[in-house]
Amino acid sequence: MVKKYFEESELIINADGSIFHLHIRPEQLAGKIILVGDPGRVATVASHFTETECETESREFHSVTGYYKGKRITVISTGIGCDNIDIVMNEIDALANIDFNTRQEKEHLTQLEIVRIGTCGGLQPHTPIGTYICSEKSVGFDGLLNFYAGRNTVCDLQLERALLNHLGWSGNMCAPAPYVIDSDKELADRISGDDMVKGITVACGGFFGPQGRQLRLPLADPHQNEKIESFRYEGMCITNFEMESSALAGLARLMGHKATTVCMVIANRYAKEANTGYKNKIDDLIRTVLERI
Ligand code: R1P
Ligand code: URA
Repeated sequence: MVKKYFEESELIINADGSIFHLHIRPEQLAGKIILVGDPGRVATVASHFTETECETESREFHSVTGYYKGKRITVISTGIGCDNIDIVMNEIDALANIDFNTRQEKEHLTQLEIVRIGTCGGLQPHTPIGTYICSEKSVGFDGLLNFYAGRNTVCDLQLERALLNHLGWSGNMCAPAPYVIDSDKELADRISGDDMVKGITVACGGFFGPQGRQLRLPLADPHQNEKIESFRYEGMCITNFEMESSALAGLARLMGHKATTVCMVIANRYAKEANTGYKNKIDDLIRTVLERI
């Protein structure tokens, strides 16, 4: 079979041989990858490395490849939102699975192991500030996966329908429709161990309106969060809001990688509490993930 050639406009490679946005060269990417939203969190993760191999910085994408207890790991910041996850996932997949010399898919594909470490808003009484939540499933309110063929082959269509019925949304509300995606089960079980809450995470296309936060602008559905908090499906409930896990889980499934998201709760929407002094505590979560990845 003739292999597809990825044109210069589709796979953009910089003059130094690195991928367009991340500025990483293929040999600089490890098989185990930690994604964080905040570029400042990259240094916190890398501070645990015993050896640093390389470091790059471009826009919000800061990356370091190094070693933790003999494991080669790349940590990359994604900035905020599923749109950036589209860039990061496509570029790391290209680094791993496209030959940059021939611009064709490699003969042998590499499965990456990707864990996102983030912060989130807790939605239940059992997810107070400081809780670590591992996303077993992610609901995408962002629409990104709907642009890829095969979306229906990797989504939990029954849960999608049950959630839409529960929310009573139609028309412009949350268009295009939400998608529901499982994390990789083996990876989520290993990373969460028996000391994290497991749940369904909703990834939103914004921090305010899409997460039901009302400042000066009224919301299209003022009861959104009550409905999300009361939703139950086969013994599961929606535990938290953040802004990247759905695109990560969805693109990983379509590309054949293993991925999950773990977040620390910094605001509990149910109890109406927030804590901005979380930076030290997230280091404990980082150490746990470095041990388990
Ligand atoms: C919003 O404040 C940001 O925090 C969360 C959300 O997903 C969003 O990116 O994650 P990070 O702390 O990883 O950025
Ligand atoms: N990140 C989010 O996306 N939402 C929150 O409430 C807290 C962190």
